[in-house]
Amino acid sequence: MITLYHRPQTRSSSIIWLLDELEAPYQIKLVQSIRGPDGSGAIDPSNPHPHGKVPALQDGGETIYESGAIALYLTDKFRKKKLGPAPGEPKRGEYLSWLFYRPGVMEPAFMERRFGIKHVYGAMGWAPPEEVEEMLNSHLSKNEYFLGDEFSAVDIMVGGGLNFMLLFKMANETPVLKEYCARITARPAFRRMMEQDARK
Ligand SMILES: N[C@@H](CCC(=O)N[C@@H](CS)C(=O)NCC(=O)O)C(=O)O
Repeated sequence: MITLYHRPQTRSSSIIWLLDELEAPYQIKLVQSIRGPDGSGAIDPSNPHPHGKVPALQDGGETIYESGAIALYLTDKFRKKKLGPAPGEPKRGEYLSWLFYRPGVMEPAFMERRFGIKHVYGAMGWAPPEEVEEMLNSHLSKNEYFLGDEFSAVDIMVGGGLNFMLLFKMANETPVLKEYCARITARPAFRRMMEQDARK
């Protein structure tokens, strides 16, 4: 049985949404505490994540952390709903690119805006928020979902993150992004995750 270490209204909520969409069996272990943005608070010693963060996932003898890695692990393992292309299938490369894009490019760009962090662009690795916004708007103006016509785990991991960043004014709302987020958040599994998180 898969165990998800979860704290409501955090990045682990996306994994609940994904597990539901995949119709995968799992159990939740609620992590009692995580540190806040200012470093205050404590790490729950029962959380197997090496930094005491969420999400963390355990399956058999394996502990998986980093949201993108967890999403890839799950979509490779649970193939009934085909929420991510398998190795050798079309769009596998695009799929991997987007899963890495969220933590590697999109999050740093929009966090920079929210928290006034000054990243170093170009050769140092990061991209400016305006450039990221332009890229996302351009892509989603031509595609219903990140991978084209079909909903995939990218819409949970990148789309769900984008939805959060629009709500918290880290990204600028445009008609394209607003319509896209309305499309993905209308899904029953998203609604169930939100209701479940609100109860805990
Ligand atoms: N890059 C990680 C980030 C995980 C992360 O920072 N999670 C936050 C909650 S959204 C957390 O647990 N923070 C508490 C801490 O850092 O102690 C991922 O995508 O999984």
